[in-house]
Amino acid sequence: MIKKETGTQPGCGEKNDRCWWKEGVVYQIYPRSFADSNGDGIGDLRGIIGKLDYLKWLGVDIIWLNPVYESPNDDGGYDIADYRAILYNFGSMRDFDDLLEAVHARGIRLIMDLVVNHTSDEHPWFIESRKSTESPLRDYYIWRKPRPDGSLPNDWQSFFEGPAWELDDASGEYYLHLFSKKQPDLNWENESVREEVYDIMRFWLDRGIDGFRMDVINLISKKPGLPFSESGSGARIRGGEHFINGPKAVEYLKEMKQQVLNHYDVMSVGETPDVSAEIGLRYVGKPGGPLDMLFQFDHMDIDYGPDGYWDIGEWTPSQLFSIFADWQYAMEGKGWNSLYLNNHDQPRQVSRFGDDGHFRIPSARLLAIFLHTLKGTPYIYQGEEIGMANVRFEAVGDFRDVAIRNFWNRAIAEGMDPAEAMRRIHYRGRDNARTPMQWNSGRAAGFTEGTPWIACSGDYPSVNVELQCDDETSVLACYRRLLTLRKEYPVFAYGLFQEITGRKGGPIVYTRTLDDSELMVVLNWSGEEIPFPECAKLLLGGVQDRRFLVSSYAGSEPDGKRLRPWEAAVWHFSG
Ligand code: TEU
Ligand code: CA
Repeated sequence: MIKKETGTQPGCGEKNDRCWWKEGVVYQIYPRSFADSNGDGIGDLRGIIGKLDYLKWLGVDIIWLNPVYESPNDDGGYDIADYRAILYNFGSMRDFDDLLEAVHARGIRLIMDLVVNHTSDEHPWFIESRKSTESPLRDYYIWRKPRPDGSLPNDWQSFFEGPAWELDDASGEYYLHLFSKKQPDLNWENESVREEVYDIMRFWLDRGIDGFRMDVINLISKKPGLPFSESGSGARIRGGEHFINGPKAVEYLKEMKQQVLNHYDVMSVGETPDVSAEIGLRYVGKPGGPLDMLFQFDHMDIDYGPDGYWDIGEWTPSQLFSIFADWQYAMEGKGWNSLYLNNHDQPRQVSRFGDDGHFRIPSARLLAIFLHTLKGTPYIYQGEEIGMANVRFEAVGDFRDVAIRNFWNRAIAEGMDPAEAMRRIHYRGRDNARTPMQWNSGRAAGFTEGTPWIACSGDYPSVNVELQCDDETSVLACYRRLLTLRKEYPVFAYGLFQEITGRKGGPIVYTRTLDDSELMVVLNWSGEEIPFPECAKLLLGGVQDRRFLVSSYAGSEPDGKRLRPWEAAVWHFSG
């Protein structure tokens, strides 16, 4: 079992105390694409078990598993048909128990995805609910009659294109689905729905898991009356002002905490699109905020164009840094940050925020150094640690994601040039993150003996774990170093963040301070050589006891005169 550290008791976050989920680093596994143990081309639980020694070697403390539940897989498992069963492609409940035991045996914790804003339309609740307007489970979902003129109940939009309403022919009523039409939204107003959710949570917590990542958890409360959108509301999606951070979202989560989470030593992280730091504190501000941390989206929306998600906009490193810095200050002493630059929904970070061409290695290392030297819990998405980059499938049929397919169909129907639509998919598409994990240079990147469910990215012969694990200059070595340092120096987890420069272009410099222990981080977030920043020289000159910790150019300390392209460096000062 897991060794209990001091301060590790339920609710340790309540008083802003130290605790395991603040000190740990999370590794996110997208099971379908991680490791296939039986050659059917689909990653599975036994495959994960086979890679745990790698994760231990890397220094990971917590694993987050994307959904592994029974699902028709319309949306990569985010459409759940049975919350208490493992999808046969991934294995069995026996395999799950073995995985959990093997994880714990290595002193690692495991959290699971809790997807309860919606179910699959193949979940028995929905099958029952749609039988008739009189069904005892009718009210588990959000059903509405058409308006008198026969039109949709309101103008809300789905995140995956088109209206958020689907007509059910049998009853002539519409059901709400904020995601695909195979993902009907649950009605959280109904107390029985909430009880069912809490039971599901207890089922997994009693099996021994260590917490949940809660999918779009700030969407669970819809404004009563389901009003039409307000023009110019600024919400990321039409109608969003009525269902994102809705009136009872925090209240429901407080109930969940009281009834379930408080009774276990576990962590919770809410996925919350469209939260400002101010709203975020309602969820994680202590005392009282019901969740431990959030995935906020400010930095993920940084390169949206005027037409939103599928439009490509401009961004700069100083804007990105400002967003992170603002969140650092907003959470200080009040709540806890989670830190991420990519995940299973986002393009690969080295392609989006770094340089996946000539400077792939230093830029991937710079991004790692940046994220792991901020205050909060860092999340590594599988493959990030070796600098995996975006893919460029040419045929639309090679993509698997429902969001990509729906976008393509709409764009082509609306007359967009197919080359432009494809450019946007290459930039933004979620399948960038979902190609097989690159283990070695063998066929299918060592992911499977069979045919992978989605093709491998073409760069795997040169970008893979096997090539990097004994190479001190690799991206992987940098991650391993950062995770080691984090365990050695508490200032990584708990030090106060203070920016020195970085909001106006040029170098980025910040410090982290905990008692007499201090980190100084210097970043050149560009492909150009620049002078070494004067403010950093001053700080370096003023200390006696300093140690150079890590850099984006393996093992070599900056020369104090210039910063090379994508050069990032961290020093520790003490005394
Ligand atoms: O994502 C929610 C969400 O906000 C995404 O749809 C996001 O808008 C998009 O991917 C681009 O950022 C969560 C899951 O992470 C995602 O995989 C699911 O498809 C979605 O919820 C529905 O469950
Ligand atoms: Ca398999």
